[in-house]
Amino acid sequence: MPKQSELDTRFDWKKIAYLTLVSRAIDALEETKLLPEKKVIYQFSARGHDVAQIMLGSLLDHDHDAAGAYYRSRPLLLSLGLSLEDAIASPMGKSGGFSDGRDIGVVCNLPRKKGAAVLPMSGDVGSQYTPIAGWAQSVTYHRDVLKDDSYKGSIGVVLGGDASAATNGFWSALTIATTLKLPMLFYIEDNGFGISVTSEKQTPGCNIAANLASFKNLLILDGDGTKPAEAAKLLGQAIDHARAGKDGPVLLRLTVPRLSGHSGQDTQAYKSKELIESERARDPLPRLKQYLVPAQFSEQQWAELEQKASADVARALEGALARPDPELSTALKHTFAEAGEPAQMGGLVANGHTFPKSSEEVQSEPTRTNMLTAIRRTLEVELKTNPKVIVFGEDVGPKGGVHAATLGLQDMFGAERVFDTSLSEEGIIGRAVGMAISGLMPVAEIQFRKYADPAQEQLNNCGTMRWRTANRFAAPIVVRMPGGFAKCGDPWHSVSGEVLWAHAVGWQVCYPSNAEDAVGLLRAAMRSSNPTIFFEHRHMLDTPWARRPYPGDTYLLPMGKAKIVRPGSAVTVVSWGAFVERCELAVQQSGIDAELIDLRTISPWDREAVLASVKKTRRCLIVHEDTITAGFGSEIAATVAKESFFNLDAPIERMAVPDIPIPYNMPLMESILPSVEGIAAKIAELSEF
Ligand SMILES: Cc1ncc(C[n+]2csc(CCOP(=O)(O)OP(=O)(O)O)c2C)c(N)n1
Repeated sequence: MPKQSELDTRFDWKKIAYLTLVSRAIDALEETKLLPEKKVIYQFSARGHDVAQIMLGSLLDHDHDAAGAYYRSRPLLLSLGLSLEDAIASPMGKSGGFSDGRDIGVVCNLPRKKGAAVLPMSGDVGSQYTPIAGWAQSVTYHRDVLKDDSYKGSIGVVLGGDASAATNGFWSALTIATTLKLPMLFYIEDNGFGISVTSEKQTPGCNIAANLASFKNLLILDGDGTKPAEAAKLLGQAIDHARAGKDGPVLLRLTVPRLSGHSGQDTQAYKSKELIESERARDPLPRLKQYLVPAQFSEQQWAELEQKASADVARALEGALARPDPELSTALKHTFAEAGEPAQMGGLVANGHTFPKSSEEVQSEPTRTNMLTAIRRTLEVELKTNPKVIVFGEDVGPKGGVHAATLGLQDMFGAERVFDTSLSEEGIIGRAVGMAISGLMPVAEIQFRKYADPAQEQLNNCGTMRWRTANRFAAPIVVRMPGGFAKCGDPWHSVSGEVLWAHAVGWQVCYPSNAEDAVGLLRAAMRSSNPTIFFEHRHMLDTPWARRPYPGDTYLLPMGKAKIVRPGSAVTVVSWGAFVERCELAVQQSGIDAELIDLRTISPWDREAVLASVKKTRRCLIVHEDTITAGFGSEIAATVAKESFFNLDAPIERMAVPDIPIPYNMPLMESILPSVEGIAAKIAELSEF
């Protein structure tokens, strides 16, 4: 039992005790009342994790601190100022709060421009790590490159359970943070279980801190999260080291008991009685009381705190119960940015950034430039005019990218703004997400389209972020990815598969066919409030057909506006990317007066242009490189079939790659790609139908 003079004075113990009692009261309310009454469906108790989490939260007091967290992190949010009513109403799916009834209430967020923010959590275990690495890198960028002193000492903190330390995200973030020596804290709450799986399966010997002992640039701290004095010392040490910002991140592992089932439905039948008893014996709340009474409070004062906590929770419950359900008519809002409604956090616009003038007017140079140079020049102009732009990916630094799209940019703008990353696509995209939330414009390169596969979790969560958080957060990033066939094909470098992001929620998808459009669309993407996939077709990067006069440093195209490449009256041909060239040649070869539409973007796509054309031609052919089944052509065909049924004089036709990967052997590859001759024949067939 410590004396008052022995208590760690860095902490506001009264607040910590009160918030722990509040957290316990909410957990009890949910477990004993709201869950049985089915007012809450997803319930995750934080009992056992709570005391140390609240202590951690009370140290996050810098202007630009941010935390990444998970479903058991509500105590941390309470310590950062989450209102009790929001904390109770959100798991009930009520309106308002952190998602307006859209997300399970334990998956929280806390937007804040000043003071510690909590980045939007996700259901996917492990996905919280790399966005916080991005946040921490952004802290150093604001501090060292933008010379903003308010970022000095700020840190990124990420919370995860012991099982989460086995995920890709954990390892990716650890590599980023240690190689770059980022001001970051990995806070591992080790309760020995991932649902029912013991930590023996997550890391050999069950202790991730011990296993990381030889990791460079990483301070490792390990201790008992149920002992207030020990936890206080370790937390203080960890935060100080991270804030110093020179020696790299800290990993603090605290052991804690999980005093309830994994979730409200979990009976813990996989735990022995003895184990459950021993976990109860480690409950940090009685230990906190023992630490503080009588050193800080009398029994009477502790009892008053308990009464206050339960009265406050009861009052908040009344407020939560009185909250209406979300307005049904709002369900479709905020998939994308709505005019005049910036997210509270994330992206340039939300940070008050204004852009230089742009124009849809082409100011052509006399000579033609290839698509690759057009992309490089656009990156250069945006880097020059916007200090918040950063460009990164594998090999984009001194090498200038494996396709040379970033050649020379690191020399011009420095290694803080144009840089190589570790080989982790999850890390590239997750980091971009954290940076975008912090107010930067990250332009991430994925070396080849196929290699976006490991980043899919981050990409999906980035796209849904604005909707999930009811416009509280957004992460507008640009992801450049080359793909499609080139001199030869193969199943790895030649994947197209763009439909994936037309299907995913919240993404704009650009697929330019030529240098001029590439400039206009890339600039649009880099000034947009929505995340954008920007396809760079490998064949088009240097093919003569795609070379166009450079359209100028202010050229910007709207998303979702197709181009009528060639007007006509006999057949509508719709395409994008590399197949616009083949279609144009095919129309010429056929001698038929076909109208060729280059969609330029497939999300959003220009339905009006296609429907207006089909109304005129009464025939429609869609040509693309992605595989045919559920390719984006299916979406166009379904739309035309419904909206233009009475205008059609022929069946809608699709030409695409059969449902196989692109082959390596060239004749084999050409045999499965729609050919100019094949397209011409199909146009003729349709025109005669
Ligand atoms: C990527 C992913 N895989 C599986 C799950 C299902 N799942 C939810 S929680 C969990 C265990 C996580 O345990 P741990 O990280 O130790 O945290 P704890 O719940 O013990 O606090 C699992 C497997 C998930 N949400 N996400």
